[in-house]
Amino acid sequence: MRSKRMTWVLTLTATAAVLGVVTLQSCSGAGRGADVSAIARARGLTEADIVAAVKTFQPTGKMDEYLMFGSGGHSGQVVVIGVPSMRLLKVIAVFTPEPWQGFGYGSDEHKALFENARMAGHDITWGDSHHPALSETDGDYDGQFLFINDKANPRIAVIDLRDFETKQIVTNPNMGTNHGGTFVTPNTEYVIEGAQYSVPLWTDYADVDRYEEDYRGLITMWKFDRDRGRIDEAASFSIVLPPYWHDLADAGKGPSFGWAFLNSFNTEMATGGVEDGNPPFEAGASRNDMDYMHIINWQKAAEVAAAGNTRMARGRRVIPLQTAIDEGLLFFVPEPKSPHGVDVTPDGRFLVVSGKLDPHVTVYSFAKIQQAIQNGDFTSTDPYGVPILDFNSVIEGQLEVGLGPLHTQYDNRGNAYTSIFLESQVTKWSLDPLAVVDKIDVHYNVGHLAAVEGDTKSPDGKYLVAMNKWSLDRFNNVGPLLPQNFQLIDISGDEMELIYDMPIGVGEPHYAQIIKADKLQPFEIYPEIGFDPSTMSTASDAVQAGEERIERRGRNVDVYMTAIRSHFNPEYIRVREGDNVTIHITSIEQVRDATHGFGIAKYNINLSIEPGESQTVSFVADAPGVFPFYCTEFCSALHLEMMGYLLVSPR
Ligand code: RUQ
Ligand code: CUA
Repeated sequence: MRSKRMTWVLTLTATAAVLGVVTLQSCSGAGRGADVSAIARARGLTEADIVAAVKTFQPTGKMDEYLMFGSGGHSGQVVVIGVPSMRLLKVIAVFTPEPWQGFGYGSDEHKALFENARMAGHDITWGDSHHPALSETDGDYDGQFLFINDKANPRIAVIDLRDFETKQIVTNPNMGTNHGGTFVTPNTEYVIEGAQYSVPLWTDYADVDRYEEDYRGLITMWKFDRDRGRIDEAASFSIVLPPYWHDLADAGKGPSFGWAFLNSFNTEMATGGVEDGNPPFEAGASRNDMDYMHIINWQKAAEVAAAGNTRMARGRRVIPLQTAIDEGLLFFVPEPKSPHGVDVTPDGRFLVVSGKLDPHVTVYSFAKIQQAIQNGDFTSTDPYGVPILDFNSVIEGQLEVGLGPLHTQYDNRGNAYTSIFLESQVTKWSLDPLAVVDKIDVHYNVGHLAAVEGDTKSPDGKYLVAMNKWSLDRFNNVGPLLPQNFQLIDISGDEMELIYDMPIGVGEPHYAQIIKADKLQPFEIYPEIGFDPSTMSTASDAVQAGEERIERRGRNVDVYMTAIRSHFNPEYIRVREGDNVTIHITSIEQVRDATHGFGIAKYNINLSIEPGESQTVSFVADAPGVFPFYCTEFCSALHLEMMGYLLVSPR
């Protein structure tokens, strides 16, 4: 812990003065200010601890200035955290069913979503969410949508920030897994998804002895339709890449608008197989000193795709590798060994790459890259014919930042912050001149960093969160599976200050983005009674008060139900064994936070019905018997009475 200029006494006096004002206003008695030092002494707090507490504590009812959207790792979800208090506000269900939100527990709307998310003939009920991307307008977060990838099963999800709910999951049958997603272009024209481990493209099966011939990498540009709030699958396209493994990507902005950058590793095309006496993947894939950063002209690629210069692969449009080369859509530049992040600077002029096995960050100049492309200044081609630019002629410089650099974020004062995995540090460095400014220890093994608005064209420069993989001794022992540790760092001054540790016990987050909270305008309640969040419009089967009824047609039973404190109407659903039951349920509540649940015993059904919301649940009443249903949210004093019976008479 760094020493502060302020003395212990001064700090306490200042704190006491602040508290003194509060004490006077709240008339809760004199002398509380004096207690602060006693409390601090008793708890063993240092002056830095007190400053950190004052910087992060939010009194009740006070809102955070920023919201952080973090991936939930292999929980498949997204975590929403207030900054600087680091309070967990919500876990948004994305790829994994989640009963509190009624996500995937019976509603027809979610059944349709999960149906579209199936892969290889399987229901997929988990995801490995890595990199959230907030929608952007002119290179700045606009607070409208959030995208996130599922690395394990190459899929992309769309979350609408009007209600913080997942609206769409699209699958990518031409990838084995993904990793270079999600990254948006500056106006969210496209959502970028880069594959990770290559798999056969034009044939469904090829053994590894056909690796170089049949396996291929891929980058997909998902077209986003902002009006519909959906990815337009038909208007999306992919570009075929050599069978390297691909890593993170970023979209150019400002002068580099129209271009995308994608890291690669295993350009050795090692095929592993320790069991046959071959070097393992980890050795084979790190033999060379350099891999290739892929420089992709997505704007031109969109024209090539629009002109029909594509082939179909598993029902999707792809630009073949040779077409990409011939049309000048794809170039390579060497990048240091086993790169992880590629991060475009706020002004869009430079790209920062960190090679995990190289202690430097490498800063590439976009202008120099363009110049070299225009001059046809290529040193050679890769085995597939992709032109390679000369490393030394396109870099701006390199800076030694520490062992195992991974990811870089930016502030508003020309500084960059790079996570240093092996040394468990964050290095702050200036872009011009290239120089290390400060280092801080983090605990431990930091992966990504997220600075406030830190990957936009206008970072805010106030806070940085280090997303640490290991927490070791930072929290109470909760058994051999430990939480991760998000550490909040104040970056507003000359020196970085660590001010908060937040345990994350819900999965292994990777990346996060942090947006100014006032850019978000979520609904307080749904805008009308009978609103269907899956279409963001009035439900065709919405039920208004007074319209409650049960309709039978043969074996089909439709229940039109309303919910309001503290009853469902109707309260009895009488059906016969084997009937197809559809419950159309609308919350006719108009009071904020008056959420009702709808759980049916032993049928694995639970919905969350927020004020105004309409949902539909259909099931076969295949088990005869008497099944209570009840409201699963404690909505009122008579919440326990908010129930009814599903009576299934034997046939
Ligand atoms: S990646 S740190 Cu997706 Cu960097 Cu995990
Ligand atoms: Cu409605 Cu409890």
